[in-house]
Amino acid sequence: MPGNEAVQINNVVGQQANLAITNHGSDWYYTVCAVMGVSTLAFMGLALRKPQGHRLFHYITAGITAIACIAYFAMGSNLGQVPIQAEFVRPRSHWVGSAGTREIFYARYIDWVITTPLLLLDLLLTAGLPTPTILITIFADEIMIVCGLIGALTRTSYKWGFWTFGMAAFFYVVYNLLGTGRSHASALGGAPKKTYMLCGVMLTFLWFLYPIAWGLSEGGNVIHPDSEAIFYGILDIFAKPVYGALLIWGHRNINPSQLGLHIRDPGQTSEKYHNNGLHNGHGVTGPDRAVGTNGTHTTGASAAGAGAPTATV
Ligand code: RET
Repeated sequence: MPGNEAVQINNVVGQQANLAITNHGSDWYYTVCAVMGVSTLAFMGLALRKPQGHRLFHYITAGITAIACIAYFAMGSNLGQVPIQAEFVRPRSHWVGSAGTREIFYARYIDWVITTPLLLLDLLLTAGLPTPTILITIFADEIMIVCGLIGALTRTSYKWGFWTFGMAAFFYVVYNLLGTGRSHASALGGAPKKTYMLCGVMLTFLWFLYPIAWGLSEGGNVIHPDSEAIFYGILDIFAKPVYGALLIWGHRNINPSQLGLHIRDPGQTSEKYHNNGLHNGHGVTGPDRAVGTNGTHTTGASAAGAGAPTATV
């Protein structure tokens, strides 16, 4: 029985880089594709056990792994890639030919430009952040990913200019996560705070490793595309299914209304979710409730009902 022949079948003349993934890289990409697919089914399955109004975080997380599943299918199939002349051509035995092009997977960035904002949304909604803060953080994240893509497609040392802009945008994201987000989560206290801290620390740590992986692969052409596959693959498994599972686990005791998310669900019948002791009973539970009019934090949950407008999703 022939094994995985994707690399050979999709090896189109003129579109194949001198340094590209081998069958091993392809096998690994397909493995991660399967992990993402199974995770998607698991998150959707878990959603079925909740009333519809309590499924937001399940759906966001399942959407993230579903997109990654498709991106990994593309990469395992040697698709969604383009050969780019490397800035530093490193002579090695496994290079085919001598032109010095490296296989760059732009499919990765299409995945990231959709999924990293969703990963941030998962976290920032948990902190009950005001919508404008969520939007600007996601905007900076989009700049970061697009800079990474353009840098990866650039042949000259100018690629590092894009990497630097990407890093600047990344620092702004981190500032919002560790500064603004953390203080809002702390004001909420309880399960939202715990979940935010755990997932926030995990996200920040993992995300710092991505620009390093980029520097070693698309940037500096230091590691083989098979090693790039392993590096990004392991990071993605932790950053998507593992992070998503922890986040959903953390949300088991969180009522979305606690976070200022008033989700209409007329079909909701379970008494458990109306009277689970989590709703503070003040009617207004917006994320800004713990923030005084001068922007300083007041006495946390006791400030509930301060009259801040809340979002209805
Ligand atoms: C790039 C290069 C430009 C500078 C920076 C980067 C950061 C990328 C990150 C990606 C995160 C991806 C995730 C994927 C999940 O599967 C674009 C590599 C800072 C942080 C979490």
